[in-house]
Amino acid sequence: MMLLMLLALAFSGGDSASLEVTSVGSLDEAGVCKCAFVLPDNTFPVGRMEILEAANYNLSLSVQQEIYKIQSYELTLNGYVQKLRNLTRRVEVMEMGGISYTELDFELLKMEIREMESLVFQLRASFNGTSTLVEMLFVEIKNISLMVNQLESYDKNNVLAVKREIASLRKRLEDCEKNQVSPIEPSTTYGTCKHGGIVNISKPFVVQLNYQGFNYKFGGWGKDSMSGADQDIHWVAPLTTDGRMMNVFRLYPSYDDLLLYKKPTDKVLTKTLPYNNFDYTNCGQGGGMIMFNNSMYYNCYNTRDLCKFNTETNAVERRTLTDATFNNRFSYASTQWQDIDLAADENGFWVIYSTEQNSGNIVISKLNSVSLIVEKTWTTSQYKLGVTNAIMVCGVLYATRTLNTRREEIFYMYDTKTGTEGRLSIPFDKMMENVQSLSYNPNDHKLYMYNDGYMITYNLVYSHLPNTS
Ligand SMILES: *[C@@H]1O[C@H](CO)[C@@H](O)[C@H](O)[C@H]1NC(C)=O
Ligand SMILES: *[C@@H]1O[C@H](CO)[C@@H](O)[C@H](O)[C@H]1NC(C)=O
Ligand SMILES: *[C@@H]1O[C@H](CO)[C@@H](O)[C@H](O)[C@H]1NC(C)=O
Ligand SMILES: *[C@@H]1O[C@H](CO)[C@@H](O)[C@H](O)[C@H]1NC(C)=O
Ligand SMILES: *[C@@H]1O[C@H](CO)[C@@H](O)[C@H](O)[C@H]1NC(C)=O
Ligand SMILES: *[C@@H]1O[C@H](CO)[C@@H](O)[C@H](O)[C@H]1NC(C)=O
Ligand SMILES: [Ca+2]
Repeated sequence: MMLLMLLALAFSGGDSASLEVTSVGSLDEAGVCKCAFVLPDNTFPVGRMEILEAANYNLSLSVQQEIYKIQSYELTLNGYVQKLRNLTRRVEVMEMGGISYTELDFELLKMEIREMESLVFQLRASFNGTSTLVEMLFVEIKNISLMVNQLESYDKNNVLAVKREIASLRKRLEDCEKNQVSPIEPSTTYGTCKHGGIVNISKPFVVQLNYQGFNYKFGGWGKDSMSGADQDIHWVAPLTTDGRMMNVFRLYPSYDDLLLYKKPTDKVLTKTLPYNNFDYTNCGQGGGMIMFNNSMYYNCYNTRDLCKFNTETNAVERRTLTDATFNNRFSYASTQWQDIDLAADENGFWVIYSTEQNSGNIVISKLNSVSLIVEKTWTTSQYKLGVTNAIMVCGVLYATRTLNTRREEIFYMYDTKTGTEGRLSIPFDKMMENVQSLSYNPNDHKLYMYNDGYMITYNLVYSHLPNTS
């Protein structure tokens, strides 16, 4: 094409000029007339034509070469794109949490990303920044590398710790999984009580280690447990390492942020006074806290009061829970300072505690969640210190006890609707030895356990009501 244009140009140059043919005549010795014609260069530039032809040949050769190059680039590029997709998917899965979060292998991932990075660098250099595809690839690689680095640096210690710990936990989980069939859960609408109570509990699901690390073995966590409440926000409340005081708790705007320890909001309950003094009046005590209707409810530090911290206004309200024992008088079997345990279910807001009058046995009160006034109280015959923790589900108290370091059991229930109590046996696995807190959320029918610093969930399996089965 280029050649033709050049030729056309060459000829058009001769068109306008007179087509002069220079002829030179001469006689040789024999008297023969010899004529020589010299064609003017601009009429048919043979010499230049030859050069052009050669150049064309050279050009098409190099074009051919370039085409081969591009084809091979395309091949490698497609390979990279596939690899990148793979990597992106894996990083995404890691970001989303889920089981893959326990399969963190940052080193491998980072190695692969480094390799990809250097390959794309080479590619980019050879294309000299003119291919948008390569540029995209380059940006994506940078992005993924950044993401992994962030992921790792969010809490390096925690991540590494989780890695180490998870390995042994997973082993346990695998043991548990052996010979187990997944149960068929009755389809119960969330928030309703159209079932006949708890019959089974799923295997534990380890969500993560609390953000303070594993020295913080005491605390609680979950979502807003009011029926119909916003379920995006997750709260985590590690207590001080002695298991007594909640001086701060943390909110994450979503499950993903929780998993990545991202976008936390810390709610500080300690007031700083002049001269390095602190006021702990509004702090909490023990792991019995629960979030309900955007407020955190807890046993106020060093008192029998109930505190309500509004997470929107940071205002604290309090009211004395009459006759409740506190300061480790009757906590739970495997955790201290939890004399007062708050709970929520489909029917509302509850407090589980004990009194001297009831000889340390569990007392249940239904509370008005706005005023914190006790509406009704039930006394049970179950000694509170004989119980690991307790929850309310559809107005029924369920209490657990320890079977061994790996198994826990719901062994006791008290139905506030009928005022009757009963024994039952619903064993379930736990990851670590001590249950520091256990709560129920009516919005997802899950249990939220704080298990020696690990945050665990369980699904509940309900029985069908006799008339619906
Ligand atoms: C074509 O390539 C040959 C060998 O590479 C070179 O010697 C020659 O000068 C080139 N011709 C043109 C017109 O570029
Ligand atoms: C993507 O990953 C899967 C497994 O994670 C693997 O089987 C597959 O070969 C990978 N594909 C590429 C292009 O690396
Ligand atoms: C890349 O482009 C720059 C200018 O944009 C130029 O100076 C350089 O020589 C080019 N490199 C290659 C290998 O083509
Ligand atoms: C990097 O990845 C994030 C998350 O996938 C995405 O939102 C963002 O747009 C990406 N940035 C670039 C420059 O590709
Ligand atoms: C209870 O759940 C566990 C864990 O999913 C399962 O292995 C077991 O078979 C279930 N038990 C009953 C009685 O359904
Ligand atoms: C939830 O909070 C709102 C606003 O503070 C209040 O009006 C409402 O009564 C509360 N509901 C419950 C059940 O506590
Ligand atoms: Ca509880």
